Amino acid sequence: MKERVEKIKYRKTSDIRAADEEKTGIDSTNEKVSSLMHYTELSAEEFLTTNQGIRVNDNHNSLKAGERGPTLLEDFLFREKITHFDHERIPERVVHARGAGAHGYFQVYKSMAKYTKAKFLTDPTEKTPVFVRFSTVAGSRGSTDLARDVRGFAVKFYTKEGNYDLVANNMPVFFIQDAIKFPDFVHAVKPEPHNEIPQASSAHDTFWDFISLTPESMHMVMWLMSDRAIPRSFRMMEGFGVHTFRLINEDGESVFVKFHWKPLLGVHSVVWEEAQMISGKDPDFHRRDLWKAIETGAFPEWELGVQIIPEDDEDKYEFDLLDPTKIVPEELVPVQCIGKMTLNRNPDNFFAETEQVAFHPGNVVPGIDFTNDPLLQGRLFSYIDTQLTRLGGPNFHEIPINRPIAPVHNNQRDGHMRQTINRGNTSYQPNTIEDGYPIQAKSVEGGFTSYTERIEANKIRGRSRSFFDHFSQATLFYNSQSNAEKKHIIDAFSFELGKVKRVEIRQRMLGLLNQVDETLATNVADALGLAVPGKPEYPMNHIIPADGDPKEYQPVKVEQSIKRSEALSMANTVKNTIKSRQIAILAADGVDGYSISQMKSALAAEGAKTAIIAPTLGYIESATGEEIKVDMSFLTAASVLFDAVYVPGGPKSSASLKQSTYAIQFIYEAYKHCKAIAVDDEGVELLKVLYPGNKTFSDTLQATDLAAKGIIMNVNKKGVTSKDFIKAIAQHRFWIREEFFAVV
Ligand code: HDD
Repeated sequence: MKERVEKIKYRKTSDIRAADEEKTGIDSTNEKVSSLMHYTELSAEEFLTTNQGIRVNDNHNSLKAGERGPTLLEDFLFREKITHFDHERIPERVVHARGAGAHGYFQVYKSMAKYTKAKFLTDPTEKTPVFVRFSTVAGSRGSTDLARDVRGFAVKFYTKEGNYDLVANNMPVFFIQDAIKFPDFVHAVKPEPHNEIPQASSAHDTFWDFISLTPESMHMVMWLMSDRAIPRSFRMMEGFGVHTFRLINEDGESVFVKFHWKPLLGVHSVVWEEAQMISGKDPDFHRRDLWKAIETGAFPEWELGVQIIPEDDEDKYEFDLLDPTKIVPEELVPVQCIGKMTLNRNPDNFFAETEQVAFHPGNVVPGIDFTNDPLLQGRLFSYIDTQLTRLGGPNFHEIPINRPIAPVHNNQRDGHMRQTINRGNTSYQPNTIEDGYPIQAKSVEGGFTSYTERIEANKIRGRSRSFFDHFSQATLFYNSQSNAEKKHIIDAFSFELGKVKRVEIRQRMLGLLNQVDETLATNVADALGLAVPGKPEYPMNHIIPADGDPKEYQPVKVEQSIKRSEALSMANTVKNTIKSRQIAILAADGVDGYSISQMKSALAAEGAKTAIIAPTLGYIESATGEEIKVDMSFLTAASVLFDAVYVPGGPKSSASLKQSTYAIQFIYEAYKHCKAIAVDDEGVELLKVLYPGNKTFSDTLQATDLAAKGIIMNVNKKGVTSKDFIKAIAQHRFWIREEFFAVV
């Protein structure tokens, strides 16, 4: 204990020394100086102090005139503490307010020097530190993680050449084509202004009113209504830079590039009903999942993928590379994985790091450059502008989490909360007084030079006709989904539009959906009790200028060369690991303890985590009398917080679980949400409870194809092993159950 305190003292003292040395420029290791600076006293800095360093004697009572008297204004301890507290909150982000962050590093596999001079992409020995912030878009800071929403995936690379921010989302396209529409889009999706309802949800009139009048959003809306919008974990989602960017090599040659993040755990989602239940059971589900994974050493990993497009191919495709509502199908340009990002450290302080981090798509390093995508161009203005208000002034780059590791020298000065103490008497260029310092860097010295792009154009307020196809890739997305995914999309539209009160908005949406796919529109129309309109209502595209001719602005549908893309369906994702998956073991007194320990070690060997869930906390006693520690009681646990469930045997345990409505609900939900279920011996009784008197179901339980439906019977017996359960968990879900098993 004494040793630990000494250690803390030593660490804290040396931190303070370093800070003081930086501030004063005095070397405190010099004995004389050290004694002058009272460092001996500072070893006692575990004392509580005010912000002025004055030691506090009583932190629990304000200064009063007499024991029962009024509090005195003189009480500077009280005033400082309360004043600071009163100002603890800063404005939340106008979008992406809810988020979670982590530290890690990025390493490129092999030099990409052929395409880019960015040093962090050319040196495979270099580990570049990163900070990543994942987020939802529409909800406030305290909203649920499991909203149906886009997820932000912002990465700050602290490269030796300065900070590079890849400010991405988990969907590869966006709602609008021009940044001037961003405030309208955000106003529409945020809670309605008169009553601030609904929180963190797009299922309301203003959102669908806007979408139904903005056909360019149709591709993105298909992604939003897919299960991609309800990820199982931040660790199991893809990231996309969305825009086409440029890479520039040492010779000044440029290629176009699309950035991708591919998670090594595969891309997985939950189901909508589950998402809604998780929001009640654990609104911090994603945040907690990321934190716990890093804490327990299951470090999340993503490969950085690039699609490289030669400059000569700019006009080769049936879509415009500058249009942010379009993907470049992987069948046309394959994704090459060029490096890996690993997140291995949780932040020390949420506010200091995750809240104060400021991303900006305009933070690029030499070797990476922009294109003229009108959404990207607008973003380049917005991010610094928003930080000025959110972080209180122009010096937010000095906050530790935003500081580059590359040195900063320039003539910018002063402003709110300036941390740097600039020396010297020049703060301008050119100067002779400081011999011209700091000097501009030549390109060969690492100076950033913009790509010399030839532009010859009229100044116009308008949009390229090559952006007018709003439906083809929405159709491509839909056609690429598995049957289960298509069904989930239909259900999501039915849910969201079902929450819309104005029938005319629903009607307009059906008109648009019909342009994407007739069966999609018909199915949603059936759920809404409406008919699909013959034609979409035109003009509805509000890119039409006030004095424009609507006929000239009709959306078009261009034949796509790719009809189906495997990469767009999560059904085709990696399903070879159960690392960090959470498995519930349902048990009560009298459980077969041997089966539990067998199963636990088999799952742990594959990197999965288990939790014993029982009627009460504390310990249960196995059939052979050993004590088994309970991790959660049924009161706090729920199937929706787990990936799979195992019910071991033991007649007494099984009988008691059958009496518990919680246990029944647990297995029912696991079953309904198509999760892997393993049962041993009497454990099967819990499954049967779901179907009282249903002989067919009991018979079905004997059927040999149960494993294909994710139900593993009698593990470790009759040739069935925990391996079968492990394989089933890795499959993530057995959607086939949605078709074959009617749920009571
Ligand atoms: Fe944005 C935040 C991603 C379009 C304006 N955006 C923000 C964040 C992400 C994105 C991940 C959260 C960063 C963090 O964790 O702190 N935004 C995107 C993507 C877009 C996009 C992938 C389209 C391809 N954004 C976009 C447009 C505008 C903005 C068109 C405005 C013209 N975005 C902002 C912002 C935010 C922001 C208002 C809010 C907080 C912040 O910047 O720092 O400036």
